Amino acid sequence: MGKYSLKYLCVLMLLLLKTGSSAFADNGYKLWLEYNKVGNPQLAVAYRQQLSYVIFPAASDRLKAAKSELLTGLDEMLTLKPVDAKSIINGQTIIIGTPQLLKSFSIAVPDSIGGEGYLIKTTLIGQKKCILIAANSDVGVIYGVFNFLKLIQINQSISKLNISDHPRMMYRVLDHWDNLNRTVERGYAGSSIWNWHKLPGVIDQRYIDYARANASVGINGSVVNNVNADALILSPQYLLKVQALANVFRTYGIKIYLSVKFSSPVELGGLKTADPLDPAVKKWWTDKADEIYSYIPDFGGFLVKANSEGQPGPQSYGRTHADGANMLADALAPHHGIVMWRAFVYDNKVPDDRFKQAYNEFKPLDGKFKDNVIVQVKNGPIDFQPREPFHPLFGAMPNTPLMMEFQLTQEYLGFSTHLVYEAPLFAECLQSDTYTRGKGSTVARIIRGDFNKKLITGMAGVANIGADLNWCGHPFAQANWYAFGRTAWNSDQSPAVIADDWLRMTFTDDENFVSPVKKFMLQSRENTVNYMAPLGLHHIMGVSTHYGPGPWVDNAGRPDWNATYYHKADSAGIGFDRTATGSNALTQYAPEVKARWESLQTCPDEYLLWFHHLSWTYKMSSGRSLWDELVYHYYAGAESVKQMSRTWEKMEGKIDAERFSEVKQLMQVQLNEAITWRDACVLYFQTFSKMPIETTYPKSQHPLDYYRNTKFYYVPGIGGNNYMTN
Ligand code: GCV
Repeated sequence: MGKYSLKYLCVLMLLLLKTGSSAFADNGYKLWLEYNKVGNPQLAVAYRQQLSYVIFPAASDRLKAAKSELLTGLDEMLTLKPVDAKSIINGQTIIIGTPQLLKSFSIAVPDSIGGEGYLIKTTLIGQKKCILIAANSDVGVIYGVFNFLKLIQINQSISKLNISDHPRMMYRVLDHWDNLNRTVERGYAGSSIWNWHKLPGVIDQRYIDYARANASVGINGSVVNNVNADALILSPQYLLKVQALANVFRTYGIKIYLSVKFSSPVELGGLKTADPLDPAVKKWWTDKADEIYSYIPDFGGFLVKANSEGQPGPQSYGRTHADGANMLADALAPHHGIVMWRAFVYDNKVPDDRFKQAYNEFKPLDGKFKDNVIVQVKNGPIDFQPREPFHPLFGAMPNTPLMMEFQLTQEYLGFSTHLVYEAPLFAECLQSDTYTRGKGSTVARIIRGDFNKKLITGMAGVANIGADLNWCGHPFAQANWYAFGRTAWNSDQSPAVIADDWLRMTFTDDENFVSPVKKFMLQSRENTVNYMAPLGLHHIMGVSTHYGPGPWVDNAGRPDWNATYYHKADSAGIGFDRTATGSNALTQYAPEVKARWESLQTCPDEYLLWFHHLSWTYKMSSGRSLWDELVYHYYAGAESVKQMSRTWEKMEGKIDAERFSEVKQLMQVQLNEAITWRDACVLYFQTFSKMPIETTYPKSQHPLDYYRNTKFYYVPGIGGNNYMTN
């Protein structure tokens, strides 16, 4: 090949890459910060014109990061390098800053947007039109810049802007269940992104990109290690590594937090006890907190899993959760740190219903926690099941801040082979009416402190991030990270709007792609509920690994790890009676909620078997028998995956070939697994109902024993050499 033709080819390749041609590969590393070229030429010209000049003196690291993001975004999307200006050129300038800079232009930034809020508006300054991004703090500027770039990513006009936004929640935190050996508990996207061995010496570009991505959706905290914590994390050796991460995160307004093991004073400090009321223990934690802050002056605080699933805690010394949390809170208070104390507790004395335990233990402690403690409550009472009713603690502790805990990693939603967009799950829980403060006291309003302004507020998401090239394992799992940030910022945002933005930012602005894909995203969680656990079934997955169906599990380590404990299928029927004739867990809810769910006339189908044990022939509102309805849902669930993958096939050529093909293959895996779930569960429950499966449905390819006896080796999400099977 001649010299010129080679050069010509290279230039062509570069050009094609720049225009984001779908013929080329994209491994998904850039997440929703793809910064695709603006495809509409008129719009691109208008953007370039309005953004020709920039006034953005960036003195601090945060402002420098914001400026660099702005310039990168504009260059990538518009091939634009705005000129640094000192004065405004009419209609062609963007001006960005905090009150300090803006006062020289006589612009005041309203207090109402708070410390982290921002304004983006078209305005006149001295008769000259310009775009203004203003905030009260450097981090507010970062949020403003990311949101301004988003407008271009989703191809909105920037001619008449008037946006004012601020976070509704104070602490918006990702919880990593990452172990120090780089395994990730319930992680399905490869090993931990934290390379503890190379830290603090090596700062991986990933840490910076992680922080950028978080900041772009307003996440302001990261708990970097597993709640099943290793005491070593508090050793000086590891604190240096944590410090290195904190230094990266700080630039993007993210505080670092640590999960701590309650027995650390014994394991690390050599004390004889970890009793929270023991003076030596208190001193140990006070000294440890002082030491941590000497490394990391803006350290966020501790996350604690205590007296749950074998973790040590204050109850081991006859003390309460409040005693334990308050002791740590005292140690952190002088430095303004907080304690996130988890309410996910259930002990080894098996109660009549695990559903009730967190409420029973925590409700009596309402008002007994120090001001810098927030109790972190999972969205539902059992454990991140495909569908759960909202946790009865929401609304039951009016004098205690409650932090929502959602799970982004898909432990019970198909790992990283199933496309499940979780924003509808978040919204379902957050918009649930607790009635504890009268009609309209939704979970969202409870946790954001609408009824008690004194409380600190927050939302946590168990991260779905790993060292996979695309961060989350499934290209669409990135949407759950994104949606978590957006929801924590403002829980009133609709899942549809969030999906729309995410699709345009991540893939393409092509309506022929966005519209059908958004439709199936919004349906995807319900599909998975249908083929895994319809009508309120829960906890029927494989034991230990939590992979695949396991409704037959009846010999796990403890009764409340068995599927049979939850579905209670027998020849008479199926479901957990939580009404007065059963465990009476419904009394933990406000009377209005209890009344609705305990009456068969008003209990929605989605929650039916959460609260009722019903006969197989029970007549559903559809007119079908309960058995037929169950079968119908299982088949509908698997069928919907088939439909989803048909829609996806039509997307070929609309996005890059690499992600198209990856998703296509994943959907085939999902379909196979959905069919497995369907057939295994239907055949298993049929052994009790003894009722037929309509002949129009495809028959299971295998008998029930095939599913019961299938072993899965080295299932991801469990540390070490454990190749547990179910
Ligand atoms: C981190 C479930 C998971 C555990 C997890 C626990 C928790 O039980 O299976 O892996 O432990 O929840 O939230 O603490």
